Amino acid sequence: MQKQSGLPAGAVTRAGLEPDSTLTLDRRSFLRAALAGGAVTSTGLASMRSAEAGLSFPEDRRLFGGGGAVSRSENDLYDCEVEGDIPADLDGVFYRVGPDPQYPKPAQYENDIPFDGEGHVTMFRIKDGHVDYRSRYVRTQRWKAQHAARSSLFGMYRNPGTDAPSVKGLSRGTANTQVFYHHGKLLALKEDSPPVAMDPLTLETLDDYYTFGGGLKGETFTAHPKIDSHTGELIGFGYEAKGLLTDDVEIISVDPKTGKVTWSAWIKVPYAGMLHDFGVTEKHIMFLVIPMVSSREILARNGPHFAWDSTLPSWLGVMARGGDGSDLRWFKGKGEMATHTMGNWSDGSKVYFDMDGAPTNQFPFFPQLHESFDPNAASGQIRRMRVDLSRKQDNFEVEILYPEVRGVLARQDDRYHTVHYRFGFLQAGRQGWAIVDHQTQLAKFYNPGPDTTLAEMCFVPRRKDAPEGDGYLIGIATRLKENSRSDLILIDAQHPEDGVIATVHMPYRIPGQVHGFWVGGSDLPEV
Ligand code: V55
Ligand code: FE
Repeated sequence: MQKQSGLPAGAVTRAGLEPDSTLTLDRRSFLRAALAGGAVTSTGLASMRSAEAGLSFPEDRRLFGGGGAVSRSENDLYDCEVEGDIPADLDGVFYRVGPDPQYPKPAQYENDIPFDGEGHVTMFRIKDGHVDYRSRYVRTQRWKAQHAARSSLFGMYRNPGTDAPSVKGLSRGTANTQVFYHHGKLLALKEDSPPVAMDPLTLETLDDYYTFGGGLKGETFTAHPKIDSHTGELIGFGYEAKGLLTDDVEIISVDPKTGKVTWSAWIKVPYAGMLHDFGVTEKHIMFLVIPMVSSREILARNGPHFAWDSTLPSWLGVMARGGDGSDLRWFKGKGEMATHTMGNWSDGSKVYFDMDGAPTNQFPFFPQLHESFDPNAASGQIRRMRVDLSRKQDNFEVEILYPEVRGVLARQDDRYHTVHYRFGFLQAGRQGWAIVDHQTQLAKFYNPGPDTTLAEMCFVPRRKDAPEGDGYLIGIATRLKENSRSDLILIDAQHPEDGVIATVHMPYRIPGQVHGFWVGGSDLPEV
C-alpha cells in the first residue's frame, strides 16, 4: 500500500489525527482576540492606557497582540544553551517577525486586532554548532513617532481615519508580517506599506521607506515576495497600490545583485480584497482575489480594514511575466478563503496554484457582513487551483489535497518558488508540523506533544545544493507549562517522526511570530 518514495520503509505516517485542528493563530488566542472585540469589562482593560495614567497593558497580555502576547524587550543572547547536536556544517540565520504592541491603544481602539502590533524581528545566527540570538523592533516611521510620544498614535488596523492627527503623512506600516532577504538587505514587510530595510547582522533599521531605489512606484508591497528559482530575481507586488481602497496592483521584479527594479506592470483587480500572497511560475503571475474586502463604509465604522462579504465570488487572475499585464485573464470561483502559497508551476498552457485556505473566513477578528463566524468551516486545508489558458474557460477548478491534514501557513523549500515542486510544509495545529510529499501523496508529521505549540517552520537545505526537501525544519516551540518559554527546535525534514535533532533552549519567552525566513551563511554579507 505504501507508495514508492525513495524514503526508508516505515518512515511514513499517514495523516488523520485530528479533524478539527486549529485555525490560523492558535484557538486560545483567537478566543481572546474575539473576546477583546466584545464587551470585556473584567480584565483591567478599563484601567489601561493614557500617558498621564502611566503605562499599562491589559492584564491578560494575550488580549493584545495575539498568540505572541506582549514582549517589548529587545535582547541579545550570545552563545545560547543548546541541547543535542547542531549539525557542524549548519550555517545561516533563522529570522522571524511578528506583532509586538509597542503601546496600549486608547480606550476606543482597545479591540484592535492582533495583526496591528509593531514588528519585532528576532534572529538566530547558527554557525560551527553555536547559536547567537538578537531581537530588535523595526524602527518604522510609526514606531519612531510613538517612541517619541511615549504612547500609541495609530488607531485601528489599516484604518487611517482612526489615527491621531499628528501622524498624518507618516507611513502606517508596522513591518510585522514577514522578513525576507534579497540583494544583501533584510526587508521587514507589511502589505499596507513599502518594505523597511534592515542590516541583516545588526538588525539596525537602514531605511524606513524602502522603494528599491525608487523602482517601487506604488504605496504598498506584499509580505510574500517570491524568488525566481533560476535567476534569483525577487518578484513582488503591492495592492491598494495607488492609495487606500484603490483597485490598482503594481508588480515588480528586482535584480538580485543591484536591487534595481528590472520589470514592472500595473493591473486592476475586480474588487479591493485582501491579496495577502500570490503565485509566480516560470511564465505566469497569479492573484487570488478573495471576499475579504474593504470599503469606505467598512472604514467608517472605525474598525479594522477588512470585512468578509460572502456574497462575492473569488477571482483568480493569470497574466504573463515580463509583459504589460494586458493579457491578464480572470477566472471565477466560489467566494472562499486562501491565504498562503505553498507552491505553483506552469505546464504549457496549464497553471497550478496550491494555497492553504478554507470555504469561509478564517480570521474571526475581521467582521462578517452577512453571517456569524463559523470556526468549523474555517479549518484550513491545502487547495490546488487549476486553469488551462488554452481553453475558453470562465471558472477555475479547485481540488482539496490531503483532506485529513488541517493547517495554515503553507510553506515550501524556498528554492522552488517558481517551478514544479514536490514537498510542502504546513503548520497543522495539534497535528504538529506537516510535511506533504506530492510525489508519494503522503503526509508525515512532527508532533511536539500536548504541552507545546509550534509556530510556522522554515525549511533549511542540508547544503546549498541539496536535493529538494533534503534538510531540516526549524522553528519556535512554545512550552505552555513553562510560562510559555521558547525553544528553537530543529528536525530532519525527511524524518520528522525521529523527533528533534537539537533544541536551542531560550531562558524566556521571545516575541511572537507570523512568519520566518532562513538565509544561508554564504548569502550573508561578510562580517
Ligand atoms: C495576514 C497577516 C497580516 C496582515 C494581513 O496572515 C494578512 C495573513 C500579520 O498581518 O496584515
Ligand atoms: Fe502571511
